[in-house]
Amino acid sequence: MNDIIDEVIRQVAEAAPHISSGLKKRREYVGNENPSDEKQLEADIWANELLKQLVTSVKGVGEFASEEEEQVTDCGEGLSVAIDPLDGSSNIPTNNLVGTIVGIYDEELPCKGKNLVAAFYILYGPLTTLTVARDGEVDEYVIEEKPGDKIELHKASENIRMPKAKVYGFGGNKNWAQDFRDFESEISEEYKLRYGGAFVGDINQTLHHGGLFGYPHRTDAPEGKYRLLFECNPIAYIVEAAGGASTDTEKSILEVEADKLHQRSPFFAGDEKLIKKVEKEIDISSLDG
Ligand code: FBP
Repeated sequence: MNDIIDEVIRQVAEAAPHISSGLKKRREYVGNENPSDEKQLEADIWANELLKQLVTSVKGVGEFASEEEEQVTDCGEGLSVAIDPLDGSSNIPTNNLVGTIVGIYDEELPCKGKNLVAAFYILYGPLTTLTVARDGEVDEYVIEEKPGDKIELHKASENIRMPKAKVYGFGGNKNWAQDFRDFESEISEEYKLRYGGAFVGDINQTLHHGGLFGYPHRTDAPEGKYRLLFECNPIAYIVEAAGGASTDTEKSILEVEADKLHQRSPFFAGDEKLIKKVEKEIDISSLDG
């Protein structure tokens, strides 16, 4: 199994410099919507096709699923790979952070996050980095492009442990429920706000500075925004492996039952004490009726 995980990571990491440099030519919306009814940029479709081709060619990958595709692609026997090819793609036109999120499950999709055996993300920022969680450890690498479509990985942080909480950020503020507004107001008195509008960028700050990041349920979207299999599970797996915690307001994200491929979930991850506070103070049933 380790060989398969290594190969999936290698394929995606090798494509990262190409994806990063290819974004500038693909910044227009194409008039399509993805299965979550979000507008697609040319870059979303292009990155999905590229990564699909690379990941499905790995021997030992049995299923491939993407936030950009309706159905799971069956490619044989083996592990299941779920990807968000370009997370935060609405940041592309304004030249802000974007990323790629990958979860590797040893179960057929859809399934719980508990079935993840590795997860990683690429962050296309001033540097292109790879952050990988496997075997209970999180490591970060800078990806350096070399001639001939080659890359070198330089370890930047080994065995990342989330430091004492310092920053926070929550998405969806136009439609928060009142109990969440009260919660945010209290949190804002103690912690510094950092919100960039790309899940990978925001969670990367949380991992390095410590704190809490979330995209809660909204009055107009009781399930929140993030997709469980493509976004919530891999990121929760990484944060938990770095000594943090995650919740959907009641239980660890990794314990949420997955009934549908594109299922959404309220999401919080970060400092363990702050996650307990979310679970104590936020009542998702406040949106019922
Ligand atoms: P996709 O771009 O993959 O659909 O991801 C959703 C996302 O862009 C996250 O990366 C980001 O955290 C969030 O939506 C931003 O939402 P909002 O526009 O409500 O702040």
